[in-house]
This record gives sequence, structure tokens and C-alpha cells, in this order.
Amino acid sequence: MDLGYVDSLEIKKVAKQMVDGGVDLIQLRAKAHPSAEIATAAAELHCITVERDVPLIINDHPEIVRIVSAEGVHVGQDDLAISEVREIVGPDCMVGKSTHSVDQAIRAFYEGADYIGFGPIFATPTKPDYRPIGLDEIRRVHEAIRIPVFCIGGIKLDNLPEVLEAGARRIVIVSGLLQAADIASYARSAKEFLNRKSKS
Ligand code: TZP
Ligand code: MG
Repeated sequence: MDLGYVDSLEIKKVAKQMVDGGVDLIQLRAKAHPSAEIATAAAELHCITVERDVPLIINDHPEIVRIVSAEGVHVGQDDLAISEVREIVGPDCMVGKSTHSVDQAIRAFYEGADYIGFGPIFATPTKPDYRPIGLDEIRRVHEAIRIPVFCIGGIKLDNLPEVLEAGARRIVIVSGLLQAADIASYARSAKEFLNRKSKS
């Protein structure tokens, strides 16, 4: 749920469409909003996600995680260390980290991250200043660490088969989902691909 793509007034509606489509987890990402506004968005979102047992992860703001009792927090390479974040959010909260190479992924694993984001796999307007990792590193990162890896960046329904073929097991879609004409059916189609892949 990136507030660069979704108007604050639409958060609840979009969240419902996401969970209806079978999204397993929602992260709230808001790079250009004041933290009071992000806290309000987080509280609204959490009302929807708890009802459907979908974990809510807050990007960048461990203090908001505490306010709304979200299930997780996500930090980047330039943010607080995992141990510092855990001091704020407590032991029961998931802490994830963005990584942009296999080396960073290994470091996040040893730093104690519960999961990592790994990307951008492809170039993406959502995170424009990063060099794409490409598909070849996906298998390598899964061999290197034993925590969940969420492949992210430029992933859409049409390139999902090749991302899964490259070894991805969990994927994040931001603009592809949020700009879809029908968010629920877009998510449903992505889940079908993933479910089919996990059975094969
Ligand atoms: N981290 C790595 S790529 C990315 C983030 C937050 C953006 C993903 O967005 P999109 O629109 O699915 O490419
Ligand atoms: Mg950050």
C-alpha cells in the first residue's frame, strides 16, 4: 500500500480489494507523508487487515508500529539496525529489511532480520534510483540464507512466470497491483500463479 499511488481517502477501499484478492501480507509505504498522516493510514489499514488475519507491516516507522500494534516493521539499508528497531517494537514484532544484493541479504540474515525484501529485480518507477539486480541472483540468494525472501521491483503479472521460474517463492507487487483496473482480480491471478508454482 504505497501512498505514492493511493490517495489517503481510498486506503480502506483498496485494502479490502487486496485482501479479497488473496494478498497474504500488506506493507504500508509512504515516503512523502508526515508521520501523523501515516499513523492514521496505518490505523485504518489495520482495522481491515486484522479482520482477515493479514499481517500489516509498516515501512520506516517503528514508533507507528507500536501505536497501532501492527505485526511488523520494515527498514532499509540506511535506517536503524535490526537490534535497535527491536528495542522499539518488542520481541513479538516481525522486522524485515530491504536488500539490493546477495551480500546485503546475507548481512541482513546474520543481523537477525525475520525476512528480507530483495530487489529491485527489474527497473521500477516506484524505486527509481536503484540498479536492477536481475533474475540470476534469485536462486543464489535462496541458497545463501534461510529466512523468507520477498522478490520485489518491477514485478507484474506478465513477468511473474519468469520470476518464479528463476526461483522466487514470495513476491511483492506495488504499482502493477495498485494501478490495475481490478485490484482484487489482479491479486487473484498472481496468487494462482504462485499456488500453481508451489504445487509443481
Ligand atoms: N524496493 C525495491 S523495489 C521497490 C521497493 C520498495 C519498488 C517496488 O514497486 P513496483 O511498483 O512493484 O516495482
Ligand atoms: Mg526506509
